[in-house]
Amino acid sequence: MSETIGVESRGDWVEITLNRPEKLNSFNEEMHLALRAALESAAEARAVLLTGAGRGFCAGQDLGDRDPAKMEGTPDLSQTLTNFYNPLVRQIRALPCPVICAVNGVAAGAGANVALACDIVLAAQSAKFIQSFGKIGLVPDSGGTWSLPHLVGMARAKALALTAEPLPAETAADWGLIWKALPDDALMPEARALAEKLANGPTHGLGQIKQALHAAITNTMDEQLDLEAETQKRCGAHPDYAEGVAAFLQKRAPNFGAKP
Ligand code: LHQ
Repeated sequence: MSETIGVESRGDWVEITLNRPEKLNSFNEEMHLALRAALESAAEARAVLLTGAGRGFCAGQDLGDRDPAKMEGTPDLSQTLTNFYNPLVRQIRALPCPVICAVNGVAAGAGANVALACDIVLAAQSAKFIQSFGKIGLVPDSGGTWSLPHLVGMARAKALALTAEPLPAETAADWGLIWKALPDDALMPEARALAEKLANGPTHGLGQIKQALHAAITNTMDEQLDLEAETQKRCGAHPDYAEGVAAFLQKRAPNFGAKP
């Protein structure tokens, strides 16, 4: 296993750490492949927590690895997106359990947008989100051109992307870009407690919530009503529903042990 990714199994859930702190955890191909393998091996986990080692979360692409001066011929960056970033974002969104991102420090370029692809984003108050792409002649990738307008609206999306100004975590939370900004020393304890809580929940249903909300972004209300009926049919047939109702009626804590 590559040292660029740390994987800690914490019972039912998994903590994954981007681990190239000397380069602010920017992505090279080795780290991409190691993260892909870590997420694949988390397919049965009941929650995933993604964070970064050291003072940053992730500074996006390691620009030393995609330096046009050192590349043969005309750079084709679509290859990097098709082979690495797009599969990563799709993998995070498709995971059948909640993915929490604990943004421990600066999140720049693709690093910011990989964080935004996670289901719940917590950030340390000292963290900043930077759409660095505009500074180097690129467009926000890893879903950024989609996530930004959907999360914060077009006016803020355009200003963030065009100016590449750092957005402090607290403003990101105020704007609805992320869920919460926390005091730095509270970030990991709260993120781990959240992962533990979600891992003890009805994982099948939580995965269905995630997928239904994804679908809502492009569906009409009518389509979404149909999707809710189909989804609720699946959820109702799952043992977690029977356990949730039994626990409620018997006034006890539920024990959601079933596989997602
Ligand atoms: C880095 C990086 C980095 C290499 C910090 N690369 N070393 C997709 C398709 C294909 C190609 C292109 O990209 C993409 C997607 C993208 O992500 S494009 C956007 C790429 N990212 C950036 O443009 C951000 C570049 N980094 C920065 O602007 C700053 O480092 C930030 C604002 C993130 C942090 O600033 P500081 O806190 O002042 O830290 P620093 O700049 O001193 O960085 C610390 C070290 O990390 C330093 O190394 P050194 O050996 O000098 O100590 C940096 O060179 C290295 N580093 N980001 N992306």
